[in-house]
Amino acid sequence: MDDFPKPLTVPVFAVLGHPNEGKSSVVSTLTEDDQIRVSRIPGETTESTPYTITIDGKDIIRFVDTPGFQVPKQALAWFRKFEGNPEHVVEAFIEVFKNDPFYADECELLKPVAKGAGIIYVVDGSRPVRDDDLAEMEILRLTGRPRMAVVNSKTDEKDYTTDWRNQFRKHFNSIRIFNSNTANFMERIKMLESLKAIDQEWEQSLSDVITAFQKDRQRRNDLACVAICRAIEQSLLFSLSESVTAESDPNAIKEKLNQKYQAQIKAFEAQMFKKIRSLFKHHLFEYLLPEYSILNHDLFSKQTWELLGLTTEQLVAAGAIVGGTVGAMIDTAAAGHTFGIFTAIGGVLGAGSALLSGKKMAKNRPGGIRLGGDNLQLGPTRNLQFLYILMDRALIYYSHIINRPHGRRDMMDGQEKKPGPKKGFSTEFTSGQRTICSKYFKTVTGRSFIRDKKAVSDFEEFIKAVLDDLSGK
Ligand SMILES: Nc1nc2c(ncn2[C@@H]2O[C@H](COP(=O)(O)OP(=O)(O)OP(=O)(O)O)[C@@H](O)[C@H]2O)c(=O)[nH]1
Ligand SMILES: [Mg+2]
Repeated sequence: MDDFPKPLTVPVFAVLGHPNEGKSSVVSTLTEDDQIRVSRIPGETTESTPYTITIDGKDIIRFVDTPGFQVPKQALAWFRKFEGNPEHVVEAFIEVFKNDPFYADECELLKPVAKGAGIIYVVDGSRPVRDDDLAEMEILRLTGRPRMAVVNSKTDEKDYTTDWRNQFRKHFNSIRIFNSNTANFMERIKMLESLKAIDQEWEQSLSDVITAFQKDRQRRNDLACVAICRAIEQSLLFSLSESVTAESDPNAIKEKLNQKYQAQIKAFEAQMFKKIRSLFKHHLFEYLLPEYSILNHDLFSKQTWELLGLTTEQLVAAGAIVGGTVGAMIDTAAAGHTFGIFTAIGGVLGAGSALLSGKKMAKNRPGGIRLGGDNLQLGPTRNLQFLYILMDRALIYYSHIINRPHGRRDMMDGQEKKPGPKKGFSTEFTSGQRTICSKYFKTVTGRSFIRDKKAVSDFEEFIKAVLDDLSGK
């Protein structure tokens, strides 16, 4: 426990309290560290351990997790009788009792305080105030250190917050409700704001910490935005093709392409989710979205497939025949290029339709392009709805990840028990926002070689604004 220097170079706060009140959970949430041990069994934390928040390689603030008070009444009796310089009461206590097993936990938890740390006293507001708590509060008052009390209610069944507040007023410079299992980014910021109030000396450095937190959040959002836009673009542009002969079984090829297409879209998404998860430092928690069932239909079901496929107009324009089943799209390729004349397959291919022969198609081609054999092609998507599905899934994932405090340790099976949002975010988009999306869609999936840079940057800005909005709440 000698690893933070004196005088303190960054603000340091020791998180103190009764065993099992949620001290480690509070530290875990404040520091976004899900590796801190939290347990239902009291006495989990036995040593005072500092956890430092580092931004851009610089230490900016430190919270020290500590064991709970074991014998507060006896310790208080000594504090009350102490006749030396009150400024050194904590050092004196440790000096007297450092080898006494009876006071081992008290010495350990007071060590960071002796070294100049401020105090965050954590209580469970869902249980009543007891004598031991009053003794703990009195000890903390006698330390003379800047101190804040935090109510971290473990259940909603009972609420003794008012009783706690009444006691806190006598002993603490600041009081805050902070729930380690629900607190989001804004609540962490508010917690830091409250800490400013307990000691003027730390006001400036805590303001700097808040600015660093906000900048860091912005940076993470920017990187999350890049990951989301990249996955979306990859998914929109993705296509697969396979050459087809008169002997081929179109249904088998269709099925094969379909499987590959799904797997790749899922892979793009999985990569993006992984990036978001690591940006927000989650090692334990993983939010699992149902497989493409958002908006009540399976992305790869026949119904969605139709949605993703061609419009009647496009089919007509391509001079195609709509088969009985909607499936893969067919293109005729030359030298690896595809030209976007699609049709849906029915019995067409099997019959070796002249419509799809290279010769016939050549007539419809822009001049000079030689055609090879028939190809069955799947993607790129032609349906704007696909973009909204991808956006919704990315935003739902992002909002679950950012709203999950690191101190929360239940439901580790990965799937949230409570249902997710009924509808996606996209249903709430304004018509202006939809225009941004559709312009982006057109430019990304369009065949033009000139990319509308503004349409792309408008879309990226829009995603960024949505992320900022979601994380600012
Ligand atoms: N539901 C809920 N459970 C919480 C909350 N805070 C803590 N817990 C649970 O309470 C138990 C104790 O939490 P810890 O953070 O380990 O408590 P502690 O004060 O560090 O305990 P010791 O290290 O044993 O002194 C764990 O099972 C936590 O998951 C909360 O806000 N809500
Ligand atoms: Mg603990």
